[in-house]
Amino acid sequence: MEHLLSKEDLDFRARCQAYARDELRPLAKQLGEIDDVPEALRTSLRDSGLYGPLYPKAFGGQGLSAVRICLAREAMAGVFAPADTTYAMQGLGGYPIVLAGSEEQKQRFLPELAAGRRLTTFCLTEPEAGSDVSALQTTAMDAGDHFVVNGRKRFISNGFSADMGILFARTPLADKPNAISAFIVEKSMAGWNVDKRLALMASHDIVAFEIKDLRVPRTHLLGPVGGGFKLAMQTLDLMRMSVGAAALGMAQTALTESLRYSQARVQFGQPIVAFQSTAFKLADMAVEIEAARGLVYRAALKKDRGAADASYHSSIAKLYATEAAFRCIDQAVQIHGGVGVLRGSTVERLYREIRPLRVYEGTTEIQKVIIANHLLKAEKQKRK
Ligand code: COS
Repeated sequence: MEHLLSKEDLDFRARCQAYARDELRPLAKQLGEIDDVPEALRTSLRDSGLYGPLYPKAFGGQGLSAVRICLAREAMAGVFAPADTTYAMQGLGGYPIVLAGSEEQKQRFLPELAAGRRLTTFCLTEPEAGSDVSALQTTAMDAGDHFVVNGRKRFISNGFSADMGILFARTPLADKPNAISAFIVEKSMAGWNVDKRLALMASHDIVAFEIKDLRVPRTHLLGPVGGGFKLAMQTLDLMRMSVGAAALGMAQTALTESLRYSQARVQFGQPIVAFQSTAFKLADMAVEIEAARGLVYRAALKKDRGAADASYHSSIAKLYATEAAFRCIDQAVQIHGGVGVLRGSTVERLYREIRPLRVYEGTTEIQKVIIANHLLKAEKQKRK
C-alpha cells in the first residue's frame, strides 16, 4: 500500500509507530490491564498530538483524514489496546459535531477535543437496541428551551472516563413518531449517571448509563430534530474502517511475536519454524494481513476522496480485517503452544482483545447486511 500513501502520510505513520514504541509500550507495561483511562494515558495521548487527524484545521485539528486515523489506530492497537479505544472514542464522539454542529458548537467543543483536554464518547447502544438502532427507547421530550431525557444506554466505551458524549434519543414528532435526534451531553449535567461499570474479557472502559430526567439545553441539540439516525450512520461510516485498522495492528503484532517465538523455540531438535506446519501458518498470516491492509487503506482513501461508495468499502474493510485478524491471532496462539494460553503472554492478551472488534461498531453480520444492500441498490440503479 506504501505507493498509495503520500510522503506526508508515511512521515505521519513513522511518528505514530515511534510514539507507540517509545511511549505506549512502556506505559502499557506500567498500567497493565485497565478499565478506565488513567491520567497517565490521558496525558500521553494528549501530548502525542495524534488526535489532530480527527478534526478540521479550523477547529484545532490537523485536517480530518481517514487515512491518518487508520495509520494512528494501526500503530497503537497492536501495542496498547486501551490507547486505541480512547482514540477511537474521540473520533466517534467528536465526528458528529464536525458533521452536524453549529458554528458555536464547533467552536466550543472541537478545539478541546482536538487538544485532548476533554474526552468524549458515543452513546448509541441500549439494552433493546444493539444492531437494530431504530429500536432506541431512550426519549428526549421537547420542553422549550431544553429537552428532558430518560432511558438507558449500554456498552458505552470510555463512558466512565469521558467528560462529554453524543447521545442519541427518540424525539417523537406528530408526523414522525420514530424520529431520533442527537445531543451533546456533558458529565456536569445532573441526571447523566453511570449505572454500572461493565467487565469485558479484555481491558476496556465500558459502562451502562441510567438516564433520569437529564435536562439538555436546546443549544446542545446536534443537527435537526429527527436527524440523529443518519448522523449515527455517517459517523460509523468513517470509524468502521478504522476498526479494521486496529485489527490490522493487532494481527501484525501477533505475526511479529510468532516469527520471533518460532525461531527461538526448539522442539524435536530444531526450531519449530523449520516445520512446514509452522512456516505455512506464518505465510497464511502474512497473506491475510496484506489483504486486510489493502482493503483498509483503500476504504480510507475512498473516504478522503469523497467517493460515493466509501460506506460500502468501510464495511468490507471492517468485516475482512477483524475476521482475518482473529484468524491470525488464533494461529499465533497455536504457534506459541502452552505459552500462548498463559495468562499475560502477548498473544493471549491479543486473543482476548481482538474478539470484541468483530462485534462492536456493527457485527460482521451487520456489515454483510450493508454490503448486500449496497450491491442490490447498485444493481437496481443499473437496471433503471
Ligand atoms: N449514511 C446516510 N444515511 C444512511 C446510512 C448512511 N450510512 N445508512 C442508512 N441511512 C439512511 C437510509 O438511507 C434511510 O433513509 P430514508 O429513511 O431517508 O430512506 C434511513 O437511514 C434508514 O436506513 P435503513 O432502512 O437501512 O435502516 P435500518 O433500520 O434497516 O438499519 C443498519 C440499518 C442495520 C445498517 C443500522 O441499524 C446499523 O448500522 N446497525 C448497526 C449499529 C451499530 O453499528 N451499532 C454499534 C454501535 S457503536 S459501538
